[in-house]
Amino acid sequence: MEGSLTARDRVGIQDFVLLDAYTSETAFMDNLRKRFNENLIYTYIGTLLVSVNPYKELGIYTKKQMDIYMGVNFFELPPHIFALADNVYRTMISETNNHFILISGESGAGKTEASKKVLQFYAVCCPSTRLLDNVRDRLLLSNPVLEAFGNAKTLKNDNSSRFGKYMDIQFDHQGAAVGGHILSYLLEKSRVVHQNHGERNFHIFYQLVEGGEDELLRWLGLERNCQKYRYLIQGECAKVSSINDKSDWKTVQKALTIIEFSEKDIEHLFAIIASVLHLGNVHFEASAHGYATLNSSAEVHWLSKLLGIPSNILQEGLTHRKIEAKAEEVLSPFTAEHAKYARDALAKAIYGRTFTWLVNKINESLVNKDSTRKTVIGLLDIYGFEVFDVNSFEQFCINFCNEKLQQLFIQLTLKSEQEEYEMEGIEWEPVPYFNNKIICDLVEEKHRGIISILDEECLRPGEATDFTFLEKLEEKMCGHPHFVTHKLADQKTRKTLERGDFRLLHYAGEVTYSVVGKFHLIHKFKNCLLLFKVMRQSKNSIIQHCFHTIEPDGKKRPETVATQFKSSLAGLTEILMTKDPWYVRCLKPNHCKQPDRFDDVMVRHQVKYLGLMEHLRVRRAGFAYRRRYEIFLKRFIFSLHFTCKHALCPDTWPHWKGTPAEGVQRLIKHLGYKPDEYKMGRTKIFIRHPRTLFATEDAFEICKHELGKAPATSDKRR
Ligand code: AD9
Ligand code: MG
Repeated sequence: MEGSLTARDRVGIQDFVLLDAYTSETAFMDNLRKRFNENLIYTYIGTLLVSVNPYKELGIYTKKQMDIYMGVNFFELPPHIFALADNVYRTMISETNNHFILISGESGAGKTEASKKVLQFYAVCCPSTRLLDNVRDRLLLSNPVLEAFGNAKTLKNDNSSRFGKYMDIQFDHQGAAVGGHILSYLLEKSRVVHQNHGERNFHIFYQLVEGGEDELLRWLGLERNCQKYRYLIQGECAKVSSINDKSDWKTVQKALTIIEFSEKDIEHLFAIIASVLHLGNVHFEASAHGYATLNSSAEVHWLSKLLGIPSNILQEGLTHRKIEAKAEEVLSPFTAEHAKYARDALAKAIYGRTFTWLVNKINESLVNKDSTRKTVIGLLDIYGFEVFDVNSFEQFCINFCNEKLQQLFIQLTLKSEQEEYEMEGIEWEPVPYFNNKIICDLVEEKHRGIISILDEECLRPGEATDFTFLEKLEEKMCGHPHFVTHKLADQKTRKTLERGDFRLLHYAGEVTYSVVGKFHLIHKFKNCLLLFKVMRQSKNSIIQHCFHTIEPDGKKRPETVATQFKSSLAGLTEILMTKDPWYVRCLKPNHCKQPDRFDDVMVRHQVKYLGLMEHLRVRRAGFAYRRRYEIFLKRFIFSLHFTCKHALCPDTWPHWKGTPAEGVQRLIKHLGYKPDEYKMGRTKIFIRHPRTLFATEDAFEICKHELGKAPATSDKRR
């Protein structure tokens, strides 16, 4: 009707590739905003899914919705996370290969929610047996447990992931989920002892205090009042309106039982959580000689009971350090300040090691006992890029991790895709893009990067300080286009810098890092050795397990946390490189966590740094699907060899004697591919639109169907 809005005007276009003005950022933004205003939070760029956090329940994740998306071709229904999950799954089944879904976006953009939706989709939609129901339940329930122990309220997100998570879901040849494995990355342990204003400690502490049964709290020596615990109140926001600690406690309890934690494990686990709270309340005063004196008999009593360590040994450990004099070990008293440091270091170590134990325990319960060949879908949900008023070592690691994932995205899409066209001899107008490798190198390059300099300084005990580290950075990085020192701050970003800070111009924006007291440069590691040794005497089985390894003797410094993190990210990249990638790019619509607010400037910034326009250009000009000739031929001809008298193309049936490329040429001619729908490369066929491939798939199904076989696309699902 003339004058009225067409559906397209109102709800926009569901695939940016089909946007007429596809090179215009304004058109991109208009489309995204239109859809967001209509509660359509998903849009495709080809097979990449863009998602905008609605900050409200949309009712689009029901079982009914799952049924709608199950086994349906990707572009036939409105974009949805279920469509992506389904497409990955069916590709895995038909090609028997491994995949991963990389979910990225800044803190609060919706990564964790998206990864949970994918897992739920597989749990509901994959075929199952009574035996496998167990695996399915455990896979699902690992989430609330890990979130309770690894997520916390931050200023950016009320349920912010404070650890990185990569989860493999393993499927058997019939497509049933038969097991899983979780890798966790660098938990933000410093949160255990310190939270910035407006932030909380990890959820589990509040869940226990708010939700724990009276009898349990009595046994743990805890009061039902978060305000009593120093480690819970530094952010001054123990209560959060969007979080129900009481009901979350119940969920976690139930989940622990289903994941088959024994009663003893659960008892010991909560004894540890309570111990951390008691430890936080341990108070030291300085004696007339300046030494630490303990003024916390009640706390020591509970620690002794819950950890199963005699209280005199605990007291000694909390107030002394071990020094070696000749061949003997001698105890030397702490100053009050050193004692506080050692107490907090112990709390962090206990929590961090218990978290690792928890992940291992969950993995044990997810082990696939059947050793037959399986394929996997990996789900990567890692802490998003974040900038606070004060950014410390933790933000440095988190943002470096995001740089690495952006680099992987660039390598796998923008870079390799364009290189592939060139290699295959396909005519191609290069699409320029910003490659953030320069920032990754700035951080991680051997001998020259920030992490190397940090390591070097950490290895110079006695001499190194936060300021010598900063001086070295200035000396070595000066002039780097992405590094700013206080000396150059005005020229580069027009904003001044404190002397104790440095600034990095990340791909996603600039971040000022505070080094002084925030980069863990000055290790007082030796001070904690006695306390760690005391822990080995614990009767608590988890603590025993976590501290049983021989601690480094303090002479040989262990690998620094930054180097460990760098290596673990390199390991993750290796894992991902062996699998086929799929992407979900999550966008955050506003800073206030509010529904129906689309902040143009903020979203535009994310669209820019996530490289969505470049991705769109490459997609639009490029080809959605490519396969080596022999694989393409095998899929559509030879797989019918033994079962079908009909072939898609009688010419190539039953045995093709020519080259695979000629075979493919003949096949697509028979199918009526138009010249602009495909290109023949040196070793591969490139198909421009998925719909062309779907039409071929459909023709293939009809062939099979004529033999009385059910269509393969959906027959394996139940
Ligand atoms: V962080 O990097 O871990 O700090 P995420 O993981 O990107 O971050 P998260 O998935 O936790 O963000 O989403 C933040 C909040 O937004 C959730 O707690 C929900 O309240 C809200 N959210 C996110 N996605 C959706 C959605 N698809 N539907 C409704 C959503 N609400
Ligand atoms: Mg998250």
